[in-house]
Amino acid sequence: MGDDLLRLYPLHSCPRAGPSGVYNITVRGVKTFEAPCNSTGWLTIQKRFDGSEDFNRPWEDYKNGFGNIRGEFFIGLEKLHVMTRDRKHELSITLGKVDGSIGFVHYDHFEIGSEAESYLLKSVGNHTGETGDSLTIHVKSKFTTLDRDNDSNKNGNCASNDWGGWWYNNCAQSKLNGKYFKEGHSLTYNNGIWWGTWDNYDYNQSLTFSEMMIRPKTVCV
Ligand SMILES: [Ca+2]
Repeated sequence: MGDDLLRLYPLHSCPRAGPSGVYNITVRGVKTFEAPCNSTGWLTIQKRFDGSEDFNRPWEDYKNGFGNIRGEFFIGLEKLHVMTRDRKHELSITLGKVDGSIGFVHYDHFEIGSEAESYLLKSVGNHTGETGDSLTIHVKSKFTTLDRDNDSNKNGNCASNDWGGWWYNNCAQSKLNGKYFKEGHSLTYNNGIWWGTWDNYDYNQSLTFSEMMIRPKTVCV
């Protein structure tokens, strides 16, 4: 596709053949937004690596997105909803520990419900990856933030105590929006960044890197 066509037709997803960089993405139902794309069509929706951004935030922030898309950020639930509603998407997650080890997780059908459905985690599809599956258990859970309790924990709100917004049930096997600990372990509460199956369910550990990426399963021409 030539430059003229790129200008005529807005980009609905990251280009499959790069180059990597920040692109303007236009999807029906939300304002055109910037997003980081890698060279093979993956769009980053969440990134943690230095603790510079506060992820302990209210509903409106998780709905609209927050942070610096060139740094740490969350893209926003409304964008995730419209992107995954209009086209079938896969999800890829890269995780890192303080000892430098890196893990990869892949799901073949990631879909988020509407705000009326409290941005329910509708589907993740089939899992592959050596870090284990810590997200399927959250399927059918609504999104919970510190100011909106949609979890199944009857004694409180799972997103309180710096746990960050997530698709909590009672409460979590994974939560990649938890508080950032450079040392790789949480100090007082079990409030860090988790992927339980990769941490041997030791919830005092805290991951020091997380990147969630999505890509349409079919190529639009
Ligand atoms: Ca609750």
